[in-house]
Amino acid sequence: MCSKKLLPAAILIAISAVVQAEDRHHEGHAGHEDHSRHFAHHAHEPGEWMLSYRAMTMAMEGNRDGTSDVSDADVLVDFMVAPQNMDMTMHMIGAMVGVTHDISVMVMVPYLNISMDHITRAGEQFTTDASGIGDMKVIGKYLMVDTQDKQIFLSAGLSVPTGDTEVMDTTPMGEVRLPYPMRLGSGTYDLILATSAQYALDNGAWGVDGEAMIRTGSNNGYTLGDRYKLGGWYTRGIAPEWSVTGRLSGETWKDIEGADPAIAHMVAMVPSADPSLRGGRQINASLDLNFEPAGSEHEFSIELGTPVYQKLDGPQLATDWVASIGWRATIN
Ligand SMILES: [Cu+2]
Repeated sequence: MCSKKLLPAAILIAISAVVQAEDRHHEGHAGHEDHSRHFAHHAHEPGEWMLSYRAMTMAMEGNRDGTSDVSDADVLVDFMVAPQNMDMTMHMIGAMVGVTHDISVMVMVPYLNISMDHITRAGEQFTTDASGIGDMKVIGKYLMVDTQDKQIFLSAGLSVPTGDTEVMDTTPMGEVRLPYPMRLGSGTYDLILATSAQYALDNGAWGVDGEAMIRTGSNNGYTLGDRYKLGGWYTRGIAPEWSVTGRLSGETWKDIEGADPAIAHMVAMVPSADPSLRGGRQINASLDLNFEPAGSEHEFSIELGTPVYQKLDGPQLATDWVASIGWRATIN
């Protein structure tokens, strides 16, 4: 890990220090009884388990270069093949357990279905598919500050390269190793550093969070770009067991370093095989409806999101919308 990769980590720690200082400033401010009910982040008491499942679908439609949409014809001027759209469905199974009052550990395993439609200069259309287990994540969450009406977490974790990066499918060129966006994992051990702060309100809560995903090492000659996320959310109770959450988050991810020699011959053919056309940044807005039946250990949510700003090193497929449904249960 080089020093430039440590900078974002330092920024995250600085943010949490500032938030914590701000926090002390408000110390003594009395919260109400059920202060943590609307919190987005949580910890578990020692020995308490949580199981979760989330199904997410992301739809990508059309290409974008910078902040402008480009047509298939525009892409086909420079490339023989233009990706047209991609759908990704992810089934995420998670388990979380409290180790101490301050430390919880979570494990998440995704199962992915990815499908991409393409058109060639000759007008021929074809689809590539990939599915399987993605990268497993193990994350430790440290509850650094826990008072009546606020909580601050520091998290550190590891993304383990359990997802297949050598997925194959049939194209007009025959059976080939699929380009980067079709792969099920990063291929590298990635460090996850995150922090979040949340504040209780009367019948609601709000918070800010940040996350860095830092790639280490390389796989088949390449390393995916690091990703950084910064977001804010606001939750409000709308009925005794129901609440809505609005979220705005910014995300930036770098281009791929190096290149997979197995698809080097495809770089001039299709933009998804070019490591320098993978980076981007976007701002996402989402709305989340939560249902927590009284006296139950279960919690349900449904979320719908869309980018409100997208700037891509393109041509690259742009995200249209993201939707998910989730369930979780606490087991004592
Ligand atoms: Cu949990």
